[in-house]
Amino acid sequence: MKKFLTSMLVVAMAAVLVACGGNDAGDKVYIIATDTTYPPFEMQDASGNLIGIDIDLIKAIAEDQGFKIDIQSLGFDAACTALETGQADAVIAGMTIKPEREEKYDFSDPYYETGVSMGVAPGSNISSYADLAGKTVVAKTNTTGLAFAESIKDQYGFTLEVVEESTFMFEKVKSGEAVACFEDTPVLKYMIGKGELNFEINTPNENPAYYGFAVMKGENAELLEMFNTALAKFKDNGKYDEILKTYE
Ligand code: ASN
Repeated sequence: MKKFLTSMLVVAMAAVLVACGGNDAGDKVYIIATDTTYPPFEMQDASGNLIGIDIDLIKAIAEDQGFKIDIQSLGFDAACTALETGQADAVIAGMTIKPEREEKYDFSDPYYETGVSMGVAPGSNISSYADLAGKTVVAKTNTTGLAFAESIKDQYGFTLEVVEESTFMFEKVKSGEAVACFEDTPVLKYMIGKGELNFEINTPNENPAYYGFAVMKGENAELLEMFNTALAKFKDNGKYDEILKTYE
């Protein structure tokens, strides 16, 4: 009886090993963290489905390279925290590639041109950074827009408020709680163009840079490789342009 039980145990353990091995080999699901509402990169359609350039791109790349993904719409700062704590494998969130981030993360090849702009309400009398003196300005946690606002804050003497979501930032400008926000130029331009935001941009595009897909430094190299391979292929075969066209 003892022998029988021992062999049953061996069989059970072998089954567990096979199951785990199988999981590692082909069924790994990469958790991809993203922002909440960040048009045209991530947003929801009328039925609540997550859509946008980042979403379409990562889905097409996963399909092309044959890997599975679970996209989690967390908010930008939360997405970075998920990546850093191992709760996500990668971030795609209209995320600017910049030296400070390259110390912590490995980025894919660039996939979209960006920069930072100041958004103001129409007729606000704010047409330069100098007009911000003594006023309240809003930006979003952990973003490039916030970093730019911080870099000019003392020079122009404004108060900087920080919120978690771009939507909250826009609400503050609409309500007059803040006179301006600093956000990525493609996001502001897209939303203004679509009539989703009644804002003006009166100042130049600052800190031109590119978006990239990020993994933790030294980790998930195979995922980054697959991303870059498919991105290059899509830039060649028209798939990349097709995705961009969807959101023009
Ligand atoms: N564009 C922001 C950044 O790169 C990220 C975001 O707000 N989704 O900092």
